[in-house]
Amino acid sequence: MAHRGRLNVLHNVFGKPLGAICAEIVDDRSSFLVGDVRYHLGARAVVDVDVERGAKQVALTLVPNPSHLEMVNAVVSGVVRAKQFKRDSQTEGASARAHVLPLLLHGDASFCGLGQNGEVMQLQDLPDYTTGGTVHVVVNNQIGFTTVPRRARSSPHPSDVAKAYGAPIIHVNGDDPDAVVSAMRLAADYRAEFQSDVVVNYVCYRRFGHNELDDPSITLPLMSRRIEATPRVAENYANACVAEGILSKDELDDLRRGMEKEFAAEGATHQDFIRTTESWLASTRAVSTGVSGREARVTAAGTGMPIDALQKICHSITTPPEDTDFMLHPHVKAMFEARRRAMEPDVQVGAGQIDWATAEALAFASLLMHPCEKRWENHVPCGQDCVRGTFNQRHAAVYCNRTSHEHVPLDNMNMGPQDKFTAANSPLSEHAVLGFEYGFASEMGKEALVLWEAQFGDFANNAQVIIDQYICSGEERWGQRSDIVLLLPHGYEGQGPDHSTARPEPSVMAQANFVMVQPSTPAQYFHALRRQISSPHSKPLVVLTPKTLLHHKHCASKLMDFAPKSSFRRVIADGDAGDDVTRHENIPLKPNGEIKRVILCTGKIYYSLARQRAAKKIDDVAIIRLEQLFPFPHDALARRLQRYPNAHLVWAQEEPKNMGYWSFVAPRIATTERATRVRASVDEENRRVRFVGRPPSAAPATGSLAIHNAENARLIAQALNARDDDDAIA
Ligand SMILES: Cc1ncc(C[n+]2csc(CCOP(=O)(O)OP(=O)(O)O)c2C)c(N)n1
Repeated sequence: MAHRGRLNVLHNVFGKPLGAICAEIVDDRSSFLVGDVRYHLGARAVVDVDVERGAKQVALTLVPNPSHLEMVNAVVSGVVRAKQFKRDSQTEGASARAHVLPLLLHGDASFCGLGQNGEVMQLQDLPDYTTGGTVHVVVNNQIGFTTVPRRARSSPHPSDVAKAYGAPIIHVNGDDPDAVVSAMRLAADYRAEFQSDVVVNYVCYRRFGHNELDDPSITLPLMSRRIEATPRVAENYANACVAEGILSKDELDDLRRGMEKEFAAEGATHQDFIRTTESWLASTRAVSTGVSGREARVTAAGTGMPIDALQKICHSITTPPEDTDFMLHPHVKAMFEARRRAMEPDVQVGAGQIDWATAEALAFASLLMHPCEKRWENHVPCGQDCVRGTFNQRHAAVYCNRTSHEHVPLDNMNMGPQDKFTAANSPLSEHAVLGFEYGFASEMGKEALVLWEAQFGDFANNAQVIIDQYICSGEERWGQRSDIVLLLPHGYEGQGPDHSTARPEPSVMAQANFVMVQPSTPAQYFHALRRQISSPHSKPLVVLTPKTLLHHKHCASKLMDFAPKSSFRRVIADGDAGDDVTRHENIPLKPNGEIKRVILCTGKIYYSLARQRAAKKIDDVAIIRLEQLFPFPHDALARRLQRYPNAHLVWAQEEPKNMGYWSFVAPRIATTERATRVRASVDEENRRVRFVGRPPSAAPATGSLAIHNAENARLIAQALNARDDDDAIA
């Protein structure tokens, strides 16, 4: 809900004591440091409601929200869908639509002004996103801060935007409380009957300023005077009750005095309320174990699997349904056959052929096959076109080439009990869909692995508010934890300014409350996904995923990389376990003490560097890949740097110097290097990490493939060869 009226709702609907609200307003007694202002807080309550056929208990959740108006709407939809899902996982929540109702309270200026409402209303009837309809109440006080309706919208009513989605709109006079109750009943009945959105346009006015400091008469002198002369709604209603003999004048006065007394008494008790972390926790989940420190270390417990189990899984998920004449598309058939071949032991003697999509499917399958007591769903929703995969890689559903019949291999493994797997193409929205998935994930907790995939990484910035206000800071603000996984395709491949970067810089710069990885091999991706579920901590995971590497023959792993005791490696250097590419490129390097240069990098650039190093037979340059960016793996990097005491350090990236990771990693590499310097004789200047990459630029990448290729060739050569003149290529 919006800010206005929130304290009223917290007290009168949720029963939050006035003393507690006063304590938050006085704000001098808090036992912990972070949080949020009082009118953003969520709440939970179970209230008794009188209904015609007797009393009923209703569980209420007020979802916390940031100042960004309307941003919570999608999150609420996700939370509600998860609550419905939990009530009945067999029907994926369908049977529970009538039992869990989303109710959104909007301001008039926000409802018509912010496009999020259109995005969220678009979800109402989509099979993978529906919650059976939302009741929207537009608290239409006919002003937005100082802006009047004529300047705020192009339609007569703020609720008119809902017309595009076929929602009925009930207009009601806020001066008539009985009419408002009738309108709300009608809305609830409509939603229950038709399971779709309905809007109440509650027409009223704002007596005071926008906030404590605002004087509305500065911009609206006439309207302010008319409002001042208008009796209050409560006054009118009380007088009508007396006139109709429902209350006597004395009873009314008693009621008033009683309320004033209660306010005074509650106000005086505010000192008894001390804010604690627990009282702040508005998440609907129980407090999970885990840490909330910034440098929380995510350890790599073994996430490998028995080889024979993986082989069986792969066989199962690449085999069409047996008892039908399901005919795979020739392209998919060839792909599935290649996946099966890649799992055969004799193939594995050489380089390894398990590609990214196979590794991902194995990770999903392995999680589905070991249903923990309460994990109901493994959900791969969203990401526009994520079912097939933007890059024609995933094929989470296959379609019979004769009948178009859909088959979801991971949901039909026929290997014993398994969890539910859902892969869902989302509508073309980033904001609403990511908000929905965040809400869904935070409600489901460890009981589901919820992934959202951006079509290209940079489109995620359409959902930047959800990333900043919820995924990064939701835990610190409201104790709202989430294990959501963001898959952000990233990499410079000559596709222009908008298909190159997932813009990791805002995320890494935030040094936020999530884990961020850029796995360079399929097996690393497999372990990162499995670690996310097995980790005792609840932290979002951001994975920068590849594009061309999805089909790159060297970006492949061996069966043994998935075996028991294998795990996610935060850092990989030449010759380390998990160093698949050196196996492919097969170049003998000089002993560590004779290595003259260490190139540090992350992601796809590694493949270009390794290929060129082999082609040029350079044997005194070592490469270290940072597979995890945040939390920064100081310890693992230190161990690798110690191996090369005589080398100078280079950070190589494809991104321009003002983008990518440079300004994030440079001080951290320097800290690590200083802490691990083994000999005083090491030349400090020589160990200062130097930058190789594209020069600073306003746009992330060039639109010309020819320029891109030339830039790439130069930066790879410079990373491998440059000496003291290293810097951005000019
Ligand atoms: C996305 C966003 N933009 C701007 C603001 C600043 N802001 C806070 S309240 C408000 C006016 C909102 O008007 P309305 O939606 O009619 O609700 P009201 O305050 O009248 O209840 C504005 C502009 C904000 N909080 N969020």
